[in-house]
Amino acid sequence: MQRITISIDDDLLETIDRLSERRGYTSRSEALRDIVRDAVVREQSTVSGSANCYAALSYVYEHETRDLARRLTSEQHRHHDLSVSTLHVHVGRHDCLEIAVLKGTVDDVKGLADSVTSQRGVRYGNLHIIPIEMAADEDRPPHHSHDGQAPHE
Ligand code: NI
Repeated sequence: MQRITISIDDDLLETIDRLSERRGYTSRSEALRDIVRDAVVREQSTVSGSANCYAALSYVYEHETRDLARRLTSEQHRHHDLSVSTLHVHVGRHDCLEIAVLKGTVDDVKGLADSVTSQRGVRYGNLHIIPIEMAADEDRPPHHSHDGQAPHE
């Protein structure tokens, strides 16, 4: 590990310290390393469109908007090869929150995300791409445990 010195505005440093405290980081360095890792992941995913990834697509929509629920569902059926699972939460009287786990190439996943989040009545659309190297389980034994939790496939 190397030690570097950086210059940073007072305001920005204050923001980082607040974020660091809120998220429970033990040091500024640890907080900054995670911020940089996030940026690197975003950067990589803009570069290699043909790379495989998992992704979490989240968005809020008004289920009463004409035909929207049906259109969103049919959009995911049209790309069923990318769709791993979808969580649906009724957020209030009008709004639904959905989180779709996707798996495929970065380009395909982004294409589906764009077609969903650009629909009228869809808000807070966000796509989090996870490069497959980090999520790959090929080298792991079929049964592994998560720190004392019950083993699973
Ligand atoms: Ni709902």
